[in-house]
Amino acid sequence: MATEPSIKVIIRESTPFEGQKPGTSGLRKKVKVFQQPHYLENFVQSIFDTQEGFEGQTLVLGGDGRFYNREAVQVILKMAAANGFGRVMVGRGGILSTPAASCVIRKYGAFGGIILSASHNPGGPDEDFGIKYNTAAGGPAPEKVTEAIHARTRQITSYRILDCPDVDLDQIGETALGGMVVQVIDPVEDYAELMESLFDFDAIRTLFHDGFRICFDAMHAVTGPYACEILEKRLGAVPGSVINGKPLPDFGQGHPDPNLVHAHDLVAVMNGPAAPDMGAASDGDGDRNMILGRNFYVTPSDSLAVLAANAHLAPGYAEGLKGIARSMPTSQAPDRVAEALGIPCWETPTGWKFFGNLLDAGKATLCGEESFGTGSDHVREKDGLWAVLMWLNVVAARGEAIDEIVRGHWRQYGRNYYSRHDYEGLDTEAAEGVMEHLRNLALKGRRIGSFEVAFNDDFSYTDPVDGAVSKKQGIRVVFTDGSRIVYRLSGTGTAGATLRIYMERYEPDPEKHDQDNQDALAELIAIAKDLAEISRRTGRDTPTVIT
Ligand code: G16
Repeated sequence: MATEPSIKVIIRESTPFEGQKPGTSGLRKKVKVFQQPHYLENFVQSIFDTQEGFEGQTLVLGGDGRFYNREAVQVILKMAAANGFGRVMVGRGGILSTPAASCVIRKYGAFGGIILSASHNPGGPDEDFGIKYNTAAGGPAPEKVTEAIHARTRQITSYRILDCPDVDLDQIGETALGGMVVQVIDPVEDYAELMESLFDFDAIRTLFHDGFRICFDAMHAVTGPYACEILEKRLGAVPGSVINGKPLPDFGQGHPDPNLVHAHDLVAVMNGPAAPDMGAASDGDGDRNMILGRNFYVTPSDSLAVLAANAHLAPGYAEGLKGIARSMPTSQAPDRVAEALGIPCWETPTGWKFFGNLLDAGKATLCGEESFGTGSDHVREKDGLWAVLMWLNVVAARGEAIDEIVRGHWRQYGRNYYSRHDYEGLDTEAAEGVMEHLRNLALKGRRIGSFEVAFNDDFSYTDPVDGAVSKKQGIRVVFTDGSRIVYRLSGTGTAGATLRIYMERYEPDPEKHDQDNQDALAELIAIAKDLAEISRRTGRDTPTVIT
C-alpha cells in the first residue's frame, strides 16, 4: 500500500443553503447547483454530523458515472478521511451501480454508503446530479435519517476536509489518505458473484446456447459493464446483445429512463422484423428495469406479479416467499399472487426506502414499484439486472416466451389494466393546487360514469415494524369494483413539478385480455383528468409521458 505523509485537516467555514431536502431518493439538483462552492460539502458534512460511531469504520462510495461524479468522489474521499472513517471502498473510476453499492455495503459490513446518482434523470453540465446516503443494511436512509440530515443542513457552519491531492481512482488497490485507507474495488465482481448465487446460471447458459436472443439496452449508463460481464461473458449471450453499453457522463445525451419513450433504440429492435426473444433496459444507476417480449411490453406491476408467482423456479427463492411488498400506486396484480400463495402483500408509500424495514424484518422477500423497480431481499435497493436475470431464469425453467408467460398469468389471475400519465414541468403552484383541490373532494358513494366511488383519501402509512407514520403519500380514488385512480407529485424531479396519475382496472374475463392498456382504461383516464381539472388548472391537455 502506498503511504502518504501526514496531511492537514482543514475546517472550512460555510453557511447553509436553502433546499437541501432529500426527496423520494436523495438530494437531486442541477449540476450547476452542486458545483456552487461548499454546496456538496455542506450536504456531505450534514450526513456525517447526523451519524454516530463511524470512527474507523468503512464507507462505500460510488456513482453512476454521470457528469461531476469523479469530482464529487474526490471531495467525499477527503471529507470522509477528515471526519475519521477508517476505510472507503470505492468502485474503480468512481463507478458503482446502486444495487452493487448495496451489495458491497452488506457483504463487507460497512457502516453505510454514499451513492452519487440522479437515477433516470439526464446527465451533463446542464443536467442533473444527485447524492443519497444508504445505511448499514444497504438500503436508502429512512425518513427519520433524511429529515435529520436536512435539519442539519440548515444549521451547518463548517465542514472538515483534507488538503491533499486527488486519489487515483483507476487502479484497483489501496492508498492511504491521511489516516484512512482508500480501497479501489472492481465495481462488478461482488455483484456478479451474488447474482450467480441466486439464479440457475447453467440453465440460462443452455437457453442462450440453444439460440435464445436478448437485447439489453444499457442506455450509456452504469449497467453496461455489469451486463457485458454477466450476460455476454458469464452466460454466453451473443456478443452485441448489450447495446449502448459504454457508460458516458451525459448518457450519450439520452434520458436514461427505461420506459417505452426513452428506451427508443430497444423498442425499435423489439418491434422490428428480426426481434430477439427478450428485450430489457436499465436506468442511469442500474436499479430500474423494463422487460419486453417480441412486440410485447410487460408493465412493471405485472412483472412483479409474474416474478412472484414464479420465483420458486430460481434456486435463490426455491424455498418460497415470505411476503410481497409494492408501493401504493403500483397495480394490485401482485396482491392476487400473494393471496394465492397465502402470504402477505404490503402496500407502502412510493420510495424504495419504505421496503427496508419489511425486508430486514423478514416480512417480505420480493418488492416492486410501478416506476420500473423490482427487487428482493438479496440487497436493499431495487435491482435492474437482477430482474432481467430472474426473468431469464423463469423463461429457461418454463420454456415459454415472455408474452406466453404473461398471458398465462392473466388467464390464471385476471388482468390488471394499468397505466401512468405524467404531466412534467408544471408550474409548482398549479400542481399543488391540483392536489389541494383533490384532497378536498368528498366523493364516497358518487357514481361517475360506469363507476361508483368506494372511498377517496390521502394515503397514510404506518410502518408495521417501527410504527413510523408517513402522511400525504398520494390521493386515492377507489371504486367499488377495485378500480383506482391515484394522484401524486413526483419527489425526484429538479425542475417545476411533475404530476403523476395512475389508473388501474381489473378484468377477470380472459376473453377481454387482449386490449391495449390505454383503450381499456379510456373511461378512467377521462374521469381522472376531469376530477383533477387538469386542463383548467395546468393549461395542459395531454400528458408528457405515458407508461
Ligand atoms: C426513486 C425511488 C422509487 C420511486 C421513484 C419515483 O427511484 O427510489 O422508489 O418510485 O423514484 O419517484 P417519484 O414518483 O417520486 O418521482 P429512482 O430510480 O429515481 O431512484
